[in-house]
Amino acid sequence: MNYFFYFCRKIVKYIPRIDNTLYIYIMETTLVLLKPSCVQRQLIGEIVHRFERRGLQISGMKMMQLDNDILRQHYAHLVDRPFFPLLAASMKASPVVAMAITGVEAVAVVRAMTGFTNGRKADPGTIRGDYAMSNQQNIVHASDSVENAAIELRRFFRPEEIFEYRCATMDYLYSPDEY
Ligand code: IDP
Ligand code: MG
Repeated sequence: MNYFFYFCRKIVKYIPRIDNTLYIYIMETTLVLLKPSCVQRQLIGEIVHRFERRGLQISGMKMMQLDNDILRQHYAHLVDRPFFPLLAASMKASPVVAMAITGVEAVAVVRAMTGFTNGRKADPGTIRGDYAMSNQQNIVHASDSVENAAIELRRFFRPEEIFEYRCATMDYLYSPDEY
């Protein structure tokens, strides 16, 4: 029965609750890249562990080597900046790990966990604030909006590489009216 409601909620964005207030469906999936600065420093497990410990669900995960084509799309907002060649080189320096991460308001939650772009200015407790000293070699990429998450997930994953499954801990991560 829980499954039934779960999938209904995935289809219907707003459903009235018993008390007639609006139930807002906010389960989201976001893209995270564990950058070469994470892979080379052998922090993959540690960073994945942070997302899992928070209660976020891993819906897809794979290692891939990025090339100029995908980087020019992914960093389209930065291609004209003087540091772009160095950024592209840093992103091609080794494979990255692409992750699809799911949870209620996952885009904002993951972005907050990621912290400010420049690791030197990122708050302690955030991933960049705990593991990075650089503006560029900053361990992780995380989608910055729901719209961009959808675009970026399509850029890095084929549909069949993202898995929809119900986490057994769901009822202890959230109240039933939260997802
Ligand atoms: P974000 O990763 O926090 O969303 P963006 O401004 O989208 O930050 O920049 C994308 C990536 O480009 C950053 O994570 C960082 O690796 C790199 N970057 C951004 N600004 C600079 C800069 O001024 N110098 C060097 N690298 C930068
Ligand atoms: Mg960005």
